[in-house]
Amino acid sequence: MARMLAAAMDLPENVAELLAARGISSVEEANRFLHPSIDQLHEPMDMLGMRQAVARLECAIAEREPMLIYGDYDVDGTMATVILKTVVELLGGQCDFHVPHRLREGYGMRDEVVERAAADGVRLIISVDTGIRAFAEAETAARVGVDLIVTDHHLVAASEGVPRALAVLNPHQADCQYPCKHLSGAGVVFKLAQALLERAGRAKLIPSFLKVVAIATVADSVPLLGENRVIVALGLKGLSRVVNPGLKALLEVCELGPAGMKQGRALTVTEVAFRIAPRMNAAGRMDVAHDVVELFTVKSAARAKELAEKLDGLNRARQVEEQRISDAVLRQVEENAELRDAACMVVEGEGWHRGVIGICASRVVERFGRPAVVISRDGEEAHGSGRSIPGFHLLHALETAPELFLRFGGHAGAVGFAMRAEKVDELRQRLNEYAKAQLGAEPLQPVLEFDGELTMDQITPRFWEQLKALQPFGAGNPEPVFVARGVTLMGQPKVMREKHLKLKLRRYVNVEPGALSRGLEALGWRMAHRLGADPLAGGDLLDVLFRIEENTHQDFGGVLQLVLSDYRRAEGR
Ligand SMILES: [Mn+2]
Repeated sequence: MARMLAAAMDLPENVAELLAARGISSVEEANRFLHPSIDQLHEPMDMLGMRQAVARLECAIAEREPMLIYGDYDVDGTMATVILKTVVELLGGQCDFHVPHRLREGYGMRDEVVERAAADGVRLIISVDTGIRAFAEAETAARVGVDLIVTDHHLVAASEGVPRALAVLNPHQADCQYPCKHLSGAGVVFKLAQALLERAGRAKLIPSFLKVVAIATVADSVPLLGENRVIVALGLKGLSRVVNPGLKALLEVCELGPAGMKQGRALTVTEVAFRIAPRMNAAGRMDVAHDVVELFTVKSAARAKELAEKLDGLNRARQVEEQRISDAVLRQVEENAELRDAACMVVEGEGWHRGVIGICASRVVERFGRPAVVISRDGEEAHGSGRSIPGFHLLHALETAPELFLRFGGHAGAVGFAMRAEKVDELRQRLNEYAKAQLGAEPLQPVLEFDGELTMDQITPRFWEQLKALQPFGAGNPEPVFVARGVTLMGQPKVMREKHLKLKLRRYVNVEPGALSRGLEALGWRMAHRLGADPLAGGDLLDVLFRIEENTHQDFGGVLQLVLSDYRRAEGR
């Protein structure tokens, strides 16, 4: 298959192999994959419930009925809210929105919000990114005379069915024929927006919504395949020319605005996931998700700037907190031999911010290759967040001690829970015993996977161009990881900011006519500590595991560099 694609499409074989590994089995499919375009969007009317939803909304817009959008506080939920509010207003309707308070209300719809809306004269509520399990709230809506349209993308429990509503839009419904099952919440709302705009003769406006759908799609980590790939590919391009004052201001504080960027460069998934989304999520964590919706719908550039700076400040506070806790967590592990040898590492502290302990647990997993749980004590209660390694089902581990928790949930790779603080020691002991039995006493060797092997000299600008056509990378379409063996280290390794490693690896490549490049830089984020155990020197031979990246720095951007996932001394040399 790969060979056929390589020949038919004039691609290097290792790029064609990547396509085949993503399930692409014909030239036509490969062309669609490599050239996402707006005409690849599916027909919105194919979604179950769309006709009824559109008809009811058109009526509400024409009558200028007051309606309420019931959203969620994360990026997906706020962007879904923004899309629907914008479209309704564009078409001449009016609507208000409600985004729940994360700590006070929690996730999901609530009766009192429905009742209050009814009392205020609302006759139509549209839930976005939420509502698929709002059975009681749907009954409440019916009782108080409010029509409910549910739009959601969370899984439908087959045994429970869906709430009784005027229409339910969710491609996961068993009898929904819609081809793309893994849209984000904002993606589902975008289909509704697409239908409304097409029918109103305003189809020209549809592409302008792709930017916010793309942000939500990336932030919600849904697979970037099928329609999501089209949305994200086109949306990222659109982010290089933004007119919305809120989005403009937000890009500016992320240093992704026109001032800090090479002209017209499309944003990357990484930039959205690690620079834009955290600022928007910081709002949800600090309970000002309302501000995100306002930011994206405000007309005044001055107010937009103010809101974007507020989000940026909240995010900075979050980062400082994350660094502080992360340092404390790693210090605890390093100073405590018992903890260091534990099969599952349980670390705790007083009053650590609950919004960041999950990320700190990931740091422990990354460093020590073992499942980790980080717990924040707060008086008599304790909240924890855990992350695991492949082959260890962390939720199953918690399920062996359900009596220790007030609440818990999650999946194989990540869990969250609340418990009484006095039970933390028992949890540590039980998790450790369970993990020891499951994983064995031997220290774990993490398994690293890669997509293909390259020699350093194959890493050329032309290869990169061909590889880049597989972007945007993300969930469902992971960034390819390659291995190169027996690579020569040039000169001493450099340490950056005491944490990171920078290696120069030998490569002879003509980067442009007449310009021979003798070395390629490889960055090892948070790998500097490894030099302590095994100092490297120029001339050493290494096996390296890496992904390829283009340096996007404004001044010396465009240069290829490697980002290391791992390295070791070359075997048998
Ligand atoms: Mn969502």
